[in-house]
Amino acid sequence: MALYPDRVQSIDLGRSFEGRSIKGVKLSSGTGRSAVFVEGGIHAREWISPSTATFVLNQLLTSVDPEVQDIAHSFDWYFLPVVNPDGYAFSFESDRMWRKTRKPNGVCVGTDLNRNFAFQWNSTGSSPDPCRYDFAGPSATSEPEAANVARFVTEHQNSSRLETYFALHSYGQVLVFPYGHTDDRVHAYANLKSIGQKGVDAIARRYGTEFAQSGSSYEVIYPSSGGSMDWAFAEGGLPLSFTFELRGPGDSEYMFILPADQITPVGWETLDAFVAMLKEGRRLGYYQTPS
Ligand code: 0X9
Ligand code: ZN
Repeated sequence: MALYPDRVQSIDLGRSFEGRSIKGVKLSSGTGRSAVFVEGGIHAREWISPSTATFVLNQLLTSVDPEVQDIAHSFDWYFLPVVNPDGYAFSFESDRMWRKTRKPNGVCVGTDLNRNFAFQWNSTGSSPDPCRYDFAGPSATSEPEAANVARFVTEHQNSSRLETYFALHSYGQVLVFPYGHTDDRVHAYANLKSIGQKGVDAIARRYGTEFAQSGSSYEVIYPSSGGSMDWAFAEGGLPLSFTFELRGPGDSEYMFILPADQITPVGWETLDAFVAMLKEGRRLGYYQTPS
């Protein structure tokens, strides 16, 4: 912020249940740009997500690679590295495997924020049981964290031309797009698939990390509903919406506890994916970029 006062601005989406600020960073090099939204830390235990979001942000500010500079300057960027700060803190202090928020519901605590968004809420692959890891919440957008993200996206939709949503999760090494609740294909399936595949290919080129072929969340992961990616696409009006399940592989021995020496490599390969995906999105005519 202090180093890049002309390009970087701190944003505050509002508070979590326990009163923490949900903070972000806006990066902008001028007016008239399409915007990219990078969501991290919606699931507390997926620590590689916030670190990757901040790694990419740092690269956009400091890299001398012309392709990275190009995406840094031709888009507005909104980074929200820790959407679930209460859960994130809890995963450090009390339970490394915590996933949900920290608002109690009867005897059990927490809602799965990635089941709480108001699109196909609680329809499939989510639970009405507050004691389950995938509890959808007592109602759609019941959680202040989801409400803050939804409000922010809605408020910025017209003024900022939000067009691309990247949600960062782990693990499994897949890159998916809507929908999660059905195998019906979205209208622009072919474009999303092609953009996703460019991301997968770019990730493989850097260190050989193998992601599955890109496809819808329902096809590639499992049925789920009420996720931010699907909400951003269907209700938020962002035509390009993706979820990354970062390292490790589906049969990873480490699961959510990725060894620290992989933090930086995951940052690099994810940055490569963003470059390749935005390039393909541009080729397909999605973006307004300054000439
Ligand atoms: O189950 C989830 O929320 C995600 N997998 S995770 O292991 N990180 O929990 C997949 C969510 C896919 N997103 C949408 N369908 N919106
Ligand atoms: Zn997750």
